[in-house]
Amino acid sequence: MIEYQNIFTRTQIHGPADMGVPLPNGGNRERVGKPIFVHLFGLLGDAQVGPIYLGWLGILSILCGVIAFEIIGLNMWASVNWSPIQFLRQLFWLALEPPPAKYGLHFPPMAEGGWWLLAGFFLTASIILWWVRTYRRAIALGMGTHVAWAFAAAIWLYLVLGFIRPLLMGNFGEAVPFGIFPHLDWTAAFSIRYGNLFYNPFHMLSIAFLYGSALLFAMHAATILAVSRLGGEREIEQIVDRGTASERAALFWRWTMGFNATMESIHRWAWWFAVLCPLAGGIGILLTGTVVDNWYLWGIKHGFAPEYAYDMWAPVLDPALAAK
Ligand code: 07D
Ligand code: 07D
Repeated sequence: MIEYQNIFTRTQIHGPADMGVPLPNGGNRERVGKPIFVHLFGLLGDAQVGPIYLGWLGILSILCGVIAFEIIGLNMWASVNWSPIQFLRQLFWLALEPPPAKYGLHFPPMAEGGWWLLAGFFLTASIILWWVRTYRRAIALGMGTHVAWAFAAAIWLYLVLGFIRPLLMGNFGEAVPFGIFPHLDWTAAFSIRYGNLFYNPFHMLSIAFLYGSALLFAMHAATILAVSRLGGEREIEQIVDRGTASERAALFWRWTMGFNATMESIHRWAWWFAVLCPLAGGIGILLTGTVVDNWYLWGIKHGFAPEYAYDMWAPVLDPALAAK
């Protein structure tokens, strides 16, 4: 018999459109758009699209996001003399760079980082407006604000990288450029400039939470999919019942590991792992160049990085020849 495994399969049940719960009037607007059903979306999630809540925060956020995107795009395009072909060809390598170090925290000429500051301002406004939207929509639905606070953790790292740390260093030139590969170059250069980020304990913590998030996500998703043939995704009503999908899911882990999360606690594990990744990361970046100048030397000082006997003037041996 072919088992119902449910990795790719998804049952789509069609009913009339769900218009959602009525909202109290104070500060709330009508949701807009006639709902449509898309089979393809139904394979990934819910097939119903809309109605959407179109508030001022959302509209302003998208507007600011579009302005930032345009400033970045047009500056990149200008950097290839407005050639459409070169723009497309070099897109991933193009950048809008922050001001050079000589301007410190002063407003630079537009072509020397002024546009970068302006784009950063609009991108930040866009992200913060969207944050308020997630907060306010959660309150309107009578939910907790967990999504907003998790998002805030990511915003923390973003602000540390592009604003708070440059402020502390007295220099916007410390911030990240806009651009696909240029922001990777920045990341590599940052690590080298400050003596190898691997020796930064908060980078280590951030990585542990990043990997941990992936592991927990895989464990949780696999467990729930494995019991979905018993209705396991309908978690809550099953928690206290025996013989249910929930109980089997828990028993699987108690049998294999001796310990199991609960239907509620697994989500707290996931939330904290995800949140602590950028939270710890942000602390690590904030300390870099402000408190610690060279993480490798810091590691030696604290006895966990190896100290190599190093003679700068010794001739370099070709390891390929040495092996012979
Ligand atoms: C899958 C959710 C969807 C989100 C996506 C990202 C943009 C950028 C570009 C206007 C998981 C949308 C992208 C809106 C448009 C312009 C110029 C989230 C999912 C699909 N990075 N980074 C990427 C950002 C930093 C690093 C990819 C943003 C730090 C490395 C994408 C920020 C450092 C690698 C991207 C940011 C760093 C990437 C895929 C902000 C240290 C990769 C992201 C606002 C943390 C990977 C070519 C992804 C890649 C990658 C976006 C910051 C390092 C372009 C928006 C400065 C080493 N980063 N990044 O899937 O392929 O996220 O790069 O802080 O290898 Mg990055
Ligand atoms: C960037 C939060 C901001 C994002 C926001 C989203 C939009 C998009 C889109 C509508 C990701 C805004 C969204 C605008 C709208 C649509 C579609 C979160 C972000 C607000 N590292 N490293 C990390 C590893 C090395 C370096 C973290 C691994 C080298 C620097 C993570 C390795 C050097 C920084 C991590 C490795 C180096 C980091 C990021 C291995 C390079 C950071 C966590 C195996 C040579 C960042 C403390 C995160 C950090 C960071 C992983 C290696 C440099 C855990 C696995 C040694 C400079 N690294 N790294 O959540 O916090 O990012 O460090 O080699 O700044 Mg690293």
